[in-house]
Amino acid sequence: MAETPAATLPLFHRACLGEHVERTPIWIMRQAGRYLPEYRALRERHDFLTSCRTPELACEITLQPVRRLEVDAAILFSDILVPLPGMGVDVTFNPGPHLARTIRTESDVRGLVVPDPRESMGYVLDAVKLTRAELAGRTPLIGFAGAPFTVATYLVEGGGSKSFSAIKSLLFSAPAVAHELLGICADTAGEYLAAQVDAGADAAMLFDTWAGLLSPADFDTFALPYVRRVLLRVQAAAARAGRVVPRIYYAGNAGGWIDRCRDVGADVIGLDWRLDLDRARRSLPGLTLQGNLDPAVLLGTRELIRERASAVLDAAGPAGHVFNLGHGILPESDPDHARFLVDTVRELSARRAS
Ligand code: 1CP
Repeated sequence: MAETPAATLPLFHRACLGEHVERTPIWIMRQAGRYLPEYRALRERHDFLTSCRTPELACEITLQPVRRLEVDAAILFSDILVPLPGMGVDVTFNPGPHLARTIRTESDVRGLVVPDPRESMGYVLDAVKLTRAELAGRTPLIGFAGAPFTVATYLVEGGGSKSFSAIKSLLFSAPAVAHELLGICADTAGEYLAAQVDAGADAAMLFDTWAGLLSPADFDTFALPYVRRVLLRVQAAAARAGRVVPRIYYAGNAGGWIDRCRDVGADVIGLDWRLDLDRARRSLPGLTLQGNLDPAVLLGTRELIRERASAVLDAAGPAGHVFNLGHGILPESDPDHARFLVDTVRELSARRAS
């Protein structure tokens, strides 16, 4: 995949590829969001979906945390459910997602389409181009999509859920329908992420927030093959473009099947705080790890943030680590604490590397 000489790649890319780097790169999941006063100010004038669908607004929101925190990667402001209307299911946000209908039967699944991202998500591709131009090579831009199992969970449940009984019921009572749905979600995510790479995304991330609901055997059946399908398309798009585009798989609550992440086709595995990085490392030799500070640590004192950030760096070891929270930053977080975390990780990791 590498045509760009490694030495000219950004720090973020070199860490994703497992190189020994001068300091550990850091970005923060949901770094553009409600904890930022400048985000809340913008959202007073524009609703969430309008912000996602207007390239100038999505670009501005993407850049807000880059300016304030000076993180080592930007992530496009959007949502994993943005492709749903193109698939045939309308969605609203308040602030969590609500779907216009649920997908639970064979005829529901037959009614879905794999959208052409250029037709139904052209605004996202325009936002990628615009944001990348604004970043001017200073900070790499991560494009993303929802992993097939996680998106299928929303389609079946109709929104967020506490029990996840509808998705589990579909998997176990109508597995053929579930596989058909997962295939449509995989093709949608694959086309969509590949189109983001074509539009210039410097890295591609797949969020599997709900895969932790699955037993190891069910992960092998209902998640892994579909994640592979998506990431193979991303790899092909990057190869066609002759660019190094790290593939990141965020594996929510992955303790039960962490070893399987070796086979998903990613360069980087994102993890939450339920698993220590040194233990994950033993299961995933050769892969870079991303994470995994508990987001609630940012609600503590600066002393605590420093202590816990240091522990994450120790557990990650000397190479193959991108610092992040284990899940999205909480809306009640103090932006100054987020900036303090970035500065602290920079200082502590540079000291360890020298
Ligand atoms: O009012 C608002 O501002 C809406 C809140 C919000 C925001 C800021 C939602 C609704 N989505 C987002 C942005 C978002 N979502 C990003 C932006 C980029 C960044 O990280 O800065 C990303 C990557 C996502 C991805 C996403 N959306 C995931 C995967 C990661 C994760 O957090 O687990 C999931 C599961 C969603 C669904 C979703 N969308 C919104 C909410 C509140 C949720 C999750 C909760 C639920 O299921 O109810």
